[in-house]
This record gives sequence, C-alpha cells and structure tokens, in this order.
Amino acid sequence: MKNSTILSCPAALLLACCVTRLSLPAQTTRSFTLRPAPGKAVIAPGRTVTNGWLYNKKLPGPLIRVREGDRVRVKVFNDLAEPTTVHWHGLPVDLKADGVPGVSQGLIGVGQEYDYEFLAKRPGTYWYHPHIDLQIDRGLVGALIVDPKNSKADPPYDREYLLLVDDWLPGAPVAGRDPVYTDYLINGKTSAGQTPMLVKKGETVRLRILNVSGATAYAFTVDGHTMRVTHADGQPLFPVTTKAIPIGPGERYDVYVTANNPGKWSIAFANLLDRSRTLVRAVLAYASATGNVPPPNYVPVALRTAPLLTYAQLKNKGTGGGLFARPTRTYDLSFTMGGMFRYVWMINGQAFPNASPIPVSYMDKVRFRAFNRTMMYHPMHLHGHFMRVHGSAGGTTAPLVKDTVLVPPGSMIFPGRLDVDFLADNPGNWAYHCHQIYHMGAGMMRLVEYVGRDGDGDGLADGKDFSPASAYPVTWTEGLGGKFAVGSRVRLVAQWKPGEQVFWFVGLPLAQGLSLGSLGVLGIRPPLLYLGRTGTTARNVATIDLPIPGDPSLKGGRLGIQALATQASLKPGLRLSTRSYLTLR
Ligand SMILES: [Cu+2]
Repeated sequence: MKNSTILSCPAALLLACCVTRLSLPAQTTRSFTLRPAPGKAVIAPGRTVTNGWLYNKKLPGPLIRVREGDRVRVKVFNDLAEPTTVHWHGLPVDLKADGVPGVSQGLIGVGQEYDYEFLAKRPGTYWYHPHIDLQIDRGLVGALIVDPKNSKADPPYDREYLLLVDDWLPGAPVAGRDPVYTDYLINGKTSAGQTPMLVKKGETVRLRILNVSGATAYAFTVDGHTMRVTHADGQPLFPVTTKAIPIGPGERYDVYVTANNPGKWSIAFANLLDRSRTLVRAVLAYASATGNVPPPNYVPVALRTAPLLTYAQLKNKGTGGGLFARPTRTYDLSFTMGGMFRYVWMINGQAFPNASPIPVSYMDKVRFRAFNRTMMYHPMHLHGHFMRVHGSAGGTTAPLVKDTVLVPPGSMIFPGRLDVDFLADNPGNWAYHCHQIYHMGAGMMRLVEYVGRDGDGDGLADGKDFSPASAYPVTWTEGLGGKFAVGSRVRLVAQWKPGEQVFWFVGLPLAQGLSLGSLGVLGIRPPLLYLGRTGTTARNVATIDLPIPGDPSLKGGRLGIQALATQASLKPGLRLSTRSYLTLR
C-alpha cells in the first residue's frame, strides 16, 4: 500500500455545471427578521423560565405568514452564544435555503447574520427551527403558514387558531439519553397559562395543530366535538371525521370543528404511549358559556378511549402524485438501537455522521421501506420532498402526502412497517432523519444525495445505477465517527467486495456529484489528497493511515473520502463508491 501520493487534478473535473434559470414573473417579496437569543418566557401566571433560547424574545417565535407564490426573505441575526441555522420544515425550498449545516450552508456564527430566500411554492401549515444539535429543545420554534393563492382552495371557516405543542425541559438539553420534561406547552404556555380560544355557536373553527416538540408524540382530542381533518402536514385531504389524532414531532394537522355544543371544552393532549393523563390542554370557550374552564388534569373520554386516526383513513386531495408501479430505486431502511447501554440510533447499522449517503438520481422514483426494529415511534422527516404514503385511503392514485411520517414501533422479529415513495425532483443533498431530536443527534439521520443520472454507463438512468446491490460497496467499519483535527492522522478501516483492487481518494465534497461516465459519479473535488492503492487481501479489509492536511481553512468542514475500484463483473470494470465523510475541527 502506498500512502499519500499527490495526484494532479484533471482540469475537466473542476468545471462546474451551468444551470439555466427561467425568469419568473413579477412577484411579491415578503421580508422578515429572526433574532435568536437567550431569553425569558412566562409559561404560566407567576412562572417564568429563564433557560429559553427564543426567536425575537417570543415563545414560540413569531408567525411567518405568506401567500403561495411569494418570495420570502428572512434575515437571521444570531445573538446566541453558539452557531445556529434555520430550517423551513416541510416547505420544499432550494437546497441553499434548507438550513442544514455542512450540507446546504455553513453555520451562522455567533454575532453573524444570514439571509434566507425561498419561494413559498406550496400552501400549507409548516414551521421553522434550527437544524443543529438540540437547539429545538430550547424554544427555538415558530410557525410558517403559506396561504393558498386561491382563497377558495380550502373549505371555508369563520375563525382560526394555531396550536404549537411543545415539551419543555427545566434546564439545558443533554445529548445521549432520552430527555425528562417537566412541562408541556401550547403556544408557549402550560395549561394554567392558557387564554381560552373563543368561538360563537354555529361557527366553523379551523385549528392548525403543530407538534414542535423535541421528543414527544401525542394523541389529542377536542372534547365534546368531532374533528374534521382537512390537511396533513399542510397538504389537502378529502376530509375525514375523527375524535382523536396521533401526532409525532414535526407533524401537523389542520382540523375543522363545528361549534355546535356550547360550553368550555378541553383541547387535550396526552402522550401517545399513555393516553390516561392529560399533559397539556387549551380551552375552546363559547362566548355565551358561563362556568369554569375544565381543570388541567381533566382527561376527556375520547382522549382515553376513542380510536386514533390512522394514515389508512386519509386520501390526498391535491396533486401529490401516485405511488410508483415500478420504483427506479428501492431502499430498505432498518431502524435499530445500539444496545442496552449505548444511546445510539441507527439506520441499517450506521449512525450519522459515520454513515453512507443514500444515492438517488434526478427524477428517480424512490421507495423507502422502513423496518422499525425498536420499541419507539420514529417520526421520519425528509427534507426537500413530499413522501407518498403506502396503505392510505388514497390507494395508489391519491395517496396521503406528508413530509414527516410516524413509523410505528416493533421488534427485531416483527418490525414496525411503513413504506413511502418520493419523486427525486429537487437536486441537492437532503437530510432524512428522525425528528425525535435526541435520536437524530445519536445517529438516526442520513443524507439523500443526488448523483449522476447514469452511473453504470449503460445509457439509462435506471434502478441498476447505484442500487445498494450493484454500487461498489465499500464499508467503513471503523474511524469515520467523531471529529478530527486538521494536521492530525486518522486511522480508517474499510471493507469491500472480495477480489477487487481499491484506490482511495480524499478531497472536499462537491455539492453535486460529477458524472465520470462509466466510472460512476465522483462526489469529491478532485483529490486534495490521493490516498493510495490497496490490493486484494484475504479478508478484503484494509487499515489506512490518513494524514489530514494542516490547513486551518479546513476547520469546521468535511473531507469526502471515496473509493475507485476494479470490479471484474461490471464493464468496463471500474466503479466509484458512494462517498463518506470525515468531519474536521
Ligand atoms: Cu426516532
């Protein structure tokens, strides 16, 4: 094995692709400012919390409300004591506005400002939050509503209330274990702090329910009433009626309630896994009603006993697209935990950032088949795309469309199952992760990475390109986790298919892969460092001693590492692996 041979960079590989942009008709631009900073919040009469990090001193942050087709500009001033970013949850924006550090942007440093700009393409109920560490669990959450251009697009209503449901920690969030919450909030207040939501008899009330919690999945009900569910994750449904709805972190439901039962009623939320106790409640109060509001600990019968709404009841009403008869890529994703004493949550045995990207090609018809081998619900969120849910009332033609799906719990032998399809129509690198943020922080995340259209050079962008079975599988078994100092040495252990020769390259990651025709797609900027060649070994395992360049400008970034291998079974016999990353400090 040869170490650290410097390879000259082929100039052609450095050319960036040109992208033609269509000019858009004149549109309204709406500007907002967000200023995340430490702050205090009154969560109930006489109860002030001082451990909050808030947008614009508000808990939750200010409502950002725009119209479909608007161009939205948000200036973010980071007044926190640590870096941050903002992600626009559910709204498919261009990659550069997606807010995932190290993937779509750098960090917004302490005292720095950053401009987000995106098009409000799809009407609906969305939200915004940081996409770094556990900052969501400090109170950095807010609603983002896109009203439809056609005001008659949604069923008519007389009044509207937003309910942002949150779980609250007494101190700072701690990574590596499940959090213990002391309070549950609706719109930043405990049950004791709720201002009744007023209605008049005969009115139709639209409630937009957003679960902005760090880790809690709830069931909720509007006591004394039936809910008509009109939107899931902002996307329109053929309305269905129900008494109780499950909602995981990141999910949203719009429900309409007909005010036909005067009184003061609890809009009650329980833990999805324990519906015997109300964690927090708002109050729906008829203007004519006298008497007391329901006590905070009151548990409506429907909360305890009503059948929960299921995805199987829901049918999309918009233009979400159907399920694919023949997906061009199918990925089986197995969710597991790291064992009794390790708080590690994995997808196919890998914990992010020590995890391979999931490659897709532009306009691929992608299927994700989730196998949940854990006893927890996992709200799986895909950035930049809408997922079409299998097994919904919409069948194959009008399936339920969501950006966050709650995958049910299971066991090793009987995994919880949920399949989704999505069209790869938004090029970039996109996070796919559990929205229980402690799971995400402990590895339950992958990048969905767009690669070239035709990986094997057979003239077709089809399922053979980069499918896990045919892509050159180089598995890093040791060494990619953690962060590495510039100028240090890293010991990597890799394993690959038998009988091959492998060449290793290290360099800066490219946002879009460069297609090298029959070789595949190179995901790194040609090579900062060529690592060398490894011949076939008995076990096809190599230990690689990699010197990280002592270049201070690399600090905080990532190095891509990728393999080029001979593979006798494939013509013309060479293939690039998908890339992995080293995180630098
Ligand atoms: Cu999870």
